[in-house]
Amino acid sequence: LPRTDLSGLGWTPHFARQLAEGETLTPARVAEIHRDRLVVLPGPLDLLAPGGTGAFAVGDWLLHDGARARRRLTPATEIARKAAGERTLRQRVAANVDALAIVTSANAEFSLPRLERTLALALEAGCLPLVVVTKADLADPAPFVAQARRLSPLVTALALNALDALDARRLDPWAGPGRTLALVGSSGTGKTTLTNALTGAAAATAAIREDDAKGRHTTTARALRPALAGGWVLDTPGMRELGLVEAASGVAQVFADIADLAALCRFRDCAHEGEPGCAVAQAMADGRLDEARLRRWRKLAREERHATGTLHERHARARAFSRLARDGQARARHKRRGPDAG
Ligand SMILES: Nc1nc2c(ncn2[C@@H]2O[C@H](COP(=O)(O)OP(=O)(O)O)[C@@H](O)[C@H]2O)c(=O)[nH]1
Ligand SMILES: [Mg+2]
Repeated sequence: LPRTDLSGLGWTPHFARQLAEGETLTPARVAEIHRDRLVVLPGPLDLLAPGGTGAFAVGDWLLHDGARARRRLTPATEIARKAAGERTLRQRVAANVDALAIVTSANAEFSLPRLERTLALALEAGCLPLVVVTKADLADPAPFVAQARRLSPLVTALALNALDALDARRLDPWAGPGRTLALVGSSGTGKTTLTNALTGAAAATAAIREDDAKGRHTTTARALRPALAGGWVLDTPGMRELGLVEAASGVAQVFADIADLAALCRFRDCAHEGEPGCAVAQAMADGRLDEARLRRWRKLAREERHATGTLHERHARARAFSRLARDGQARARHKRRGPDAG
């Protein structure tokens, strides 16, 4: 299939079902987002987004009329994070990503709490989680791969030397025709090196600056790039800070072992803090559950609940405010027309 056919771009029945009967608008996928326009495929075609480009994420499918984006289709998967800004709180980072490669290195950069957090993000998004341990040429990656695999039966973990293009292309199965692979991870772990190997781009790692000194992204930021394997690769620069929001199900999936134990506690609302009949405490006593893992679960779950609570409060306030404004307008109309006006 040529890559620019809808199927080659990742179009599936999930999107086809969202079209109205006799739909006249054209489907396209967002490859790049700029302040004032979207670049979509097939094309590339520049589109205006009357509601602003902010509602779109790279990878979104939309319907357009040749000049303007008219409707965003509900994505199959959606990666979102807690935004640093006051206004948004939940930021859509990428849409319709099939596999999310969590890129980490076989050295001191490797961090279980960070892996668990990113894994929660991937599972919440609906993406297949891969853990890619780079720099396998510099140290034995086996202990790191083993730790990543132990995190969840849902994880596929592999080690490679990103500088060896052939080795890097072991990720090809996740970037084949119609598939989208995104890479996340700390700066310096090898995301750009991998992206270059997978796309055949000139290896210009050192020359590419993801962020300028002020932490803003340069124009080379987030974009769907064609992969040699026939699909799409998405490097996600500027994802160092990965706050979770509306990700309770992702957190629960990452810590499914603890949830399973908690279901066996005598008390339904057991806080696992010394209550009698606590299955979590029993598992720790037996050495089946690591206390550090319990602590990490508590911390991540608390943080997620807090952010989600804040988001929901904000939505509720906004709804209450618009209700007040509507009532106010209705009262004003009523007054102008007089109480007896039809
Ligand atoms: N030896 C070795 N160096 C690597 C590997 N992956 C990346 N690097 C080097 O690590 C540095 C950061 O890589 P880069 O791809 O820019 O990381 P990014 O910040 O995640 O995009 C570069 O100097 C790469 O050449 C690897 O697997 N082995
Ligand atoms: Mg990079």
